[in-house]
Amino acid sequence: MKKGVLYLTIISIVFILTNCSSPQEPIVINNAIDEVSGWVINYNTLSQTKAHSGVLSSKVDSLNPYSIEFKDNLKNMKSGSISKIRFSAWVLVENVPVNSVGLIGALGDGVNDPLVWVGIDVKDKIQLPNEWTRIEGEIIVPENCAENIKFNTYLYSSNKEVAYVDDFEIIVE
Ligand SMILES: [Ca+2]
Repeated sequence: MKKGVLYLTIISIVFILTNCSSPQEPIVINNAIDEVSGWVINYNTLSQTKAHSGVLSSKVDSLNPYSIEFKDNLKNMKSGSISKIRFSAWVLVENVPVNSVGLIGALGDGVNDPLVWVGIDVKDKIQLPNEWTRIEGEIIVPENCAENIKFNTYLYSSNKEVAYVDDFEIIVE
């Protein structure tokens, strides 16, 4: 686990479990940064400078290349089989072009990480500075994926560029 990263356990419920109505319903998990339950929070990234919702976002820069992060076992995200995980977040950059910021989604077992890794390059999606843009990606979950496999998603800045992220959403299908 990265230095300075803590697990918050119970503050409020952000898991919206809809599978009571139908086993085929997708599970939606979202985070507006202002509600941090169940997420891996690097408090050094929390910022009031920019926000897509509420007053907080998570800022990546040279000191903190990783934003807040969602990380949980697949079995905790949805009962039954999972075929696909769609992940998204709203991202803002102060300068363009931005060459080294990506929204990451990955599957891993803690030993051979990552088993699946998807990085959505922000530079292909954001042409204007200081405007929030929704970045999205998806992971196809391999069949018979073990229940102890974890999914995680976060924003990553690999070369000291500043970016803000807010309003993550994860849809488990
Ligand atoms: Ca927010």
